[in-house]
Amino acid sequence: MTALISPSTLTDAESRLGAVTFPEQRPKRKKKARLAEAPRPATVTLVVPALNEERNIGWVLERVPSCVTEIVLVDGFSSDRTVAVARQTRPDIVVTTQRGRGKGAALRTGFETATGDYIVAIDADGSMEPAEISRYVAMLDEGFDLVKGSRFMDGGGTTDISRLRAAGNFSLLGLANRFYGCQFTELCYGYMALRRDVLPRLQLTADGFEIETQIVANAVVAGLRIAEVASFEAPRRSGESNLRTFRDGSRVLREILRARKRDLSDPLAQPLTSVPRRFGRRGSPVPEPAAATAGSDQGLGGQSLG
Ligand SMILES: Nc1nc2c(ncn2[C@@H]2O[C@H](COP(=O)(O)OP(=O)(O)OP(=O)(O)O)[C@@H](O)[C@H]2O)c(=O)[nH]1
Ligand SMILES: [Mg+2]
Repeated sequence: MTALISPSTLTDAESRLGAVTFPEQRPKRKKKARLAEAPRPATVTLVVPALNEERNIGWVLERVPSCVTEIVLVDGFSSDRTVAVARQTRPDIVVTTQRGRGKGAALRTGFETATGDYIVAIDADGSMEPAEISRYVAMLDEGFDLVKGSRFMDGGGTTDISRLRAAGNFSLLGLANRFYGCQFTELCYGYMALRRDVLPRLQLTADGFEIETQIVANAVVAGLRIAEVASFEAPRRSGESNLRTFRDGSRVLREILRARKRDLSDPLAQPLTSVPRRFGRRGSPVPEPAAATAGSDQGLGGQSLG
């Protein structure tokens, strides 16, 4: 006959002898409640706009870290084997064709298709290191709404920018910082991440490369919590750039001038009086992210802005 013994009355030796024990009585409801409280890791969608990137897309997709739970390739009517190579490399990839023309239209299509809690945008040309994705995700976990890569902050860099583009970039950055009262170190860079639930507040409409500026400017105007993380940009692995410096530079300039006039304030936001401003426009206080401390920002190579 086997005795039923409460585990709390067993010595170490008795428990090793194989006495049958019964678990301490715990109400079922409490156990369920504990499970429900356990934090679920955020799901992450990687959005990859691609136009004739058959020689680069495989390199990118092979390096996507495991924190990414969904990949959306937004094809820009490629005339090469971009889609075939993507499917071959990642059979689980979601492929969609953009509505409209241009990188901005492609990103907006990708954002609509994404189902993850977080969205990370990365180029398909192999100029951005997919391993950096975890930096962006960590900063979103910290409580930021938008995390933008920066080639020009400590720890970042680029071997891909011409003098002309660098000069244009810094002029536009300086203008944007003055216009929006920010201290960004980067403006025109496509590696960035955001919470999917802030998308409606961004009201994105841009079709071309100015989408990156529109995301940042609208995020500032909407009072979102923004951080930068260091990023390194290499030259595209193969093929030609789709960016035209003067055409796209002037579209970025127009976007900087326009966005400030938009009304993107959240009608549901409570007025805050006691929380110091850390992000966003001068004079528009926004809540501090729960876990965004200076210490953790530094550990991740990140920087909050305000
Ligand atoms: N779907 C789609 N993707 C695009 C379009 N234009 C550019 N892209 C993609 O957007 C990313 C960035 O474009 P690039 O041509 O590399 O522009 P860039 O990085 O400024 O130029 P480089 O420095 O020469 O690489 C790449 O993944 C392109 O394939 C487009 O119209 N549609
Ligand atoms: Mg590129």
